[in-house]
Parts: sequence; structure tokens; C-alpha cells
Amino acid sequence: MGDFSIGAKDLLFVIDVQNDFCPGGALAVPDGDAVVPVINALMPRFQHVVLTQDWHPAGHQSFASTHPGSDPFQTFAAEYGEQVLWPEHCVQGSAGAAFHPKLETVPAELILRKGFRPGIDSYSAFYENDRTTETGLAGYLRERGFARLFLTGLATDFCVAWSALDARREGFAAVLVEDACRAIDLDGSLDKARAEMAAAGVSFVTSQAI
Ligand code: VGL
Ligand code: ZN
Repeated sequence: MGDFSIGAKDLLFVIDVQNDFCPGGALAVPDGDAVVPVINALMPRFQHVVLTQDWHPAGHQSFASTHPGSDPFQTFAAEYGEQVLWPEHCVQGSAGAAFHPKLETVPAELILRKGFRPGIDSYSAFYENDRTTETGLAGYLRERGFARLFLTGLATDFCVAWSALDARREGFAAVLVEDACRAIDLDGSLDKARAEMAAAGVSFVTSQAI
């Protein structure tokens, strides 16, 4: 505890801690539910908490099942570039899209849903995967005067990394809380994501430092 003094401009940012990304879910991240107690313990240390929720319509373009003959984890040439095809997950209103039942959600001031456009995926909480369609988050954070995001959740190498990189791109300080995240790690994606985050000025800490 204590390397960081947490103040009014700091935000605990909790990404996609949903049933489908936890063991037993449709796109389970290994050990994904292990982030829940770590994140819950961090919440009282922050004045401000924002949660995100992956929120896809049925038949979403990122689902392998939408592309006959394709299998999950293959890639697909979307109009906006290469897109990984995933098992169906986080379908709007489904049990898999709900937050993990033990995740503390009461302190959240905003729950941002993303990936709701049928033809475009959104790993980042700031920009969809075409890298130009905004979710509105940067404007919200600026209007509220936040300066630094502490990023937690699932998955380190996809939604967490893309959100951290975009936070930097939008001029926010970004701190990845390592023990509060877990990765999918598809073909070296975790090493790649870590290198990109380091190069972009994202800091790495453990929750004990906060
Ligand atoms: C995610 C793959 C597909 C994530 C969401 O939350 O990291 N990954 N949709
Ligand atoms: Zn998704």
C-alpha cells in the first residue's frame, strides 16, 4: 500500500468483468474470476469507479458463428481491418453478459457498454475497432476532470490493453494493475500488448502499491 496517493482526479477503471470471461463462460479467460476480490478490495481506495460491459447484439460480426465455415480464434478481414472471430459471448441481456455475481458494482458512477454495433467490434472503451468511432468516454472523462486511470479487468491483452493505449492517446495517465487483470494470450498477444503499453507510457503496478 501507498506508493500512490489516490485523489479526486484518479479513476478505478474496471473492464469487462462479466460471466462469459470467467471460468465456465463462453470466452473464459484463464483464472479470470481471480480479479474479482482484488478489484473489490481496491474500490474503497478510490473516490471514483467506472465499469465497462462488453455488450453485443446476437449475430455480431465478431462471432465466428456469424461467418459460416469459420471457427473461433480465426481472423476475418473486416472492412476496418483484421478482426479475431470469437465464440458467441456477452450477448445483450444474457446471463453471460452480466457482471460476475461477486463483483462490487454499487460504487460505479458510470457503466459504459461497448460493442453494440452489429458490424464493428470494440475492444477499447474509447474507440471501436475501426479506431475512429468514439464511444464518448474521452469526453466524459475530460468533462469530469479525471487525469489518471487505474486499469483492471479482462482481458489484459485485448480490452484492457486497447483501453490503456487509447487512454494514453487521449492524454490521460494510465496505470495497469497487474494482479487485477488476466489475459487470453492468443499467439503471443500478451507479450505484444505489454510491449505496446510500455512504449506508450503505461505504468505497471500491483494492487499492493495503491
Ligand atoms: C474481449 C474479446 C472479445 C475483452 C471482448 O473483454 O477483452 N475480448 N470481446
Ligand atoms: Zn466481445
